Amino acid sequence: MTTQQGVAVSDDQNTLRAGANGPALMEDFHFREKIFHFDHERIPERVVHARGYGAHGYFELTDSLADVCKADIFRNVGERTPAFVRFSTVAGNKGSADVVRDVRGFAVKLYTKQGNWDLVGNNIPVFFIQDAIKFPDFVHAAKQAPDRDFPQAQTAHDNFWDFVSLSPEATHMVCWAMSDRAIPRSFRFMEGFGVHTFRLIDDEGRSTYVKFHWKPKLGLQSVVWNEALKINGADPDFHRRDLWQSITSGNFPEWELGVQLFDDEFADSFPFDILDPTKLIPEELVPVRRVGRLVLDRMPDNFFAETEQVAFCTQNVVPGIDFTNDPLLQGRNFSYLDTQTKRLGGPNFTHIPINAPKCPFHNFQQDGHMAMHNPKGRANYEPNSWSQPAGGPRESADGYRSYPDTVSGQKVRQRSESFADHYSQARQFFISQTPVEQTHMRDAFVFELSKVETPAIRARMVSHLLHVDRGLAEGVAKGLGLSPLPAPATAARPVVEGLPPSPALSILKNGPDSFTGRKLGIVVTNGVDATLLAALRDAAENADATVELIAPTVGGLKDSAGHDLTAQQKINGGPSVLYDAVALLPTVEGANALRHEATMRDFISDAFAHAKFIAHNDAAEIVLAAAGLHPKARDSGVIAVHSAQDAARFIQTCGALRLWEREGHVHAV
Ligand code: HDD
Repeated sequence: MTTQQGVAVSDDQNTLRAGANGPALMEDFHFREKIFHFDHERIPERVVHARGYGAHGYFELTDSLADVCKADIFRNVGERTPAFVRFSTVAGNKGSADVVRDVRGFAVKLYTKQGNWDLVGNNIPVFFIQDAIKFPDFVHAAKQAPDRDFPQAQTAHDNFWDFVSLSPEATHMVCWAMSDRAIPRSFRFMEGFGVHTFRLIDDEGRSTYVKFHWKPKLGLQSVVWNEALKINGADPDFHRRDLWQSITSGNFPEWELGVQLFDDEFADSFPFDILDPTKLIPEELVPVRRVGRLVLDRMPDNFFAETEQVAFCTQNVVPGIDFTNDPLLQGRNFSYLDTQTKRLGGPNFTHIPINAPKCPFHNFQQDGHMAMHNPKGRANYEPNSWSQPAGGPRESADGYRSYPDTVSGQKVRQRSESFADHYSQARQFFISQTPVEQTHMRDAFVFELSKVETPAIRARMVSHLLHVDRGLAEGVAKGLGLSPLPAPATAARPVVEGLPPSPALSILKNGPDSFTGRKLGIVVTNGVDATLLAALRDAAENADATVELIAPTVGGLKDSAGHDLTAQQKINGGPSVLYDAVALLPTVEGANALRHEATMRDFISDAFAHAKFIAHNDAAEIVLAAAGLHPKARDSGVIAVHSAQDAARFIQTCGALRLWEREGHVHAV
C-alpha cells in the first residue's frame, strides 16, 4: 500500500501521535490524505434516475439497415459494437428500493466506430409531458415533497396526482405507470423504447422516421403489487442482484433491437402527431423490424467508476442518426450535457474511460478541471499552419451533417393543435390488456389514490379516467368509496373512437411460456429426500432456470443420502416473494417444526396469494394446512410431486409463470 504519491505506507492502523496516549500530529500526511479523500468521495446523485445498475456488453447487427441508414453500426451484419447499459428507477433516490412502482430507465451507450451513440430510453414507450419546459415541474411533483422530504421512490402522494390530474397530457403515461410495466420482475424481462421519433439518414441524405424498441429474449414478466411491497423489504436490491447473478453465472441477458420505420405519408395519415412523445405507433400498424441483438456479458469492475460516472446524453448521435422536432427531445438535448457537467464536476467528464469514445478522437478543446487529453504540440486552434497538411479549415466528407430540414415559423410559445388528444391512446392501451392486467391497473389506481389525502384530487383523476374507460373509472371510484362519479374532465379533443386493441401492449400476451431464466425456491429440512430434490433441481436446470434452497438453517444440512447441503436462505430471510415458483420438500420431522414457524406460513400464503405454482411432497401437507391451504382450499397450481416425471411436469407448468385464475379467489375488496 502506498500514498497517492506512491510512497510506501508503514502502518495503516494507527495515526501518528505524540506518545501512545497523546494528540494526533498534523504532520501525518498519510492520515490527512486518506481522510481528505474519503471526505470527497460523494458526487451529486442524478436529479432523476439516481438509482441505477449497469453492465457491459455488445450490440451485434443481424439485419443490415444500409438501405435506410448510413451509420456504420447498421451496415455490416455480424459486426459487434461495444455497449454499456444502465437501468434505473426514475423517482427514487440512490439508496431507495428496486421494485417500486415507477418507470425504468433503459439507457444504452454504443461505442461505434464513428463515435458514441446514446439511446437514452425507458421501459415505457410514451412520456408524461409533451414539452421539456414542464420536466422540472413533473419531477418536483413526483419526487418527495420539499417540506417533509417524503414519500420517497413512489408516486402514491398528493403532489404527483395533483400535477398529473392537472395535466391531461399525462393520462396515457399514467395508465402505463399504473400497469404492471411499472413493477418489472427483472431488468432482463422488460422492453426498452427510444420513445421519440428519430430520423435515420441514408447515403443520399434521405430521411426515414424511426422508433427504437428493445425486445427481451426471455419475454416480458412483472410481479404483482403486494409482492413488490414485500420484495422491497426482503431485498431492496432485487433487480441489481438479479442482473449480477445472471451475468456472473454466464446467463447473459439479451434483447433484440427493433425499428419501426415510416415516412411522411404515414405520418400525415396517422391520427396523432408523430412528434408527440405521449403517443406511440402500434406495432400492428407499423411492424417492428428486428435488426440486431444486445447482449450484456460483463459486470463493471467498479460501480462508481463505470455505472455512477457514465454520462448519457441524448445529443450523442452519429452520422446516419438525427433528431426530429419532438419538443421533449429538443429540450433533453440541452439538459443532459448540462447535468453531466454539474454531476461530474466539469466539462472533461468525456475523458472518463466509461464516457470516452473507443474510436480515435481529436479536437482543440483543452484545459478545465481534471483534463486528461490536451492537444499535443503547438497547434490548439483552427485553421492553423502547423498541422499536416498545412492550412484549413478542415472538412470531412463523412463528418456529421444535420438533416437539412426546412424550418420556418413565427416565434411563439404554443402547443401544436395536433398534440391536443390526451385520451384516445390511453383507451387503446387499456383495451389492449387482458382482464387480469386491467384489474391490476384498477387496483393500482385505487392504491395510489387511496394514499392521496385530498379528495378533490382523487375525484379529478377519476374525471380523466372516464374518458379512458367507463368501467375503469367506475371501478376506481368504487375502490375509493367515491360517490357520485365526478363529471368527465373537459376534453380538448373528442376521443378517437374505434382504435383497435394492440396485443403488443400487453405483458401477459407477450410472456415467455417457459421457466427459462426464472428462479425456483425449494424449502428443505435436514434429511431431505435426495432423489426428489435432485429431480426438481434437474428439471429446473434443464429449463435453464435457477434453484435456491431455503431451510431452517443455512449450514449443517444433509440430504437423505448423507450428502452435505448448503441452503442459500434461512427461512425468515428467504420469503417466497423472491422466487417465481416454490417447492416444499420437508421431512416429516422438519414439517412438524415448520408448521409452527410464522415465516413459513407467510411463505406459503404469499406464494398462494401471488398466484404462484407450489410443488409439495406428502410431508408438506401439514405445513400447507397450517398456512390455511387445506386440500379443499387448493387449486390446480398446488401440485403434489413424488417422482422425476412429476418434477418435470411441474417445471413445465411453471412456464405459465402464474395461475392467474387464482387471483379472483384471493382478493375480496
Ligand atoms: Fe431524462 C436521466 C430517460 C425526459 C432530463 N433520463 C435520464 C435517464 C434516463 C432518462 C434513462 C438515466 C440515464 C442514466 O442511466 O444515467 N428522460 C428519459 C426519457 C425521457 C426523458 C425516456 C422522455 C422520453 N429527461 C427528460 C426530459 C428532461 C430530462 C424532458 C429535461 C428536460 N434525464 C434528464 C436529466 C438526467 C436524466 C436531468 C438526470 C441524470 C442524467 O440526466 O444523467 O438530464
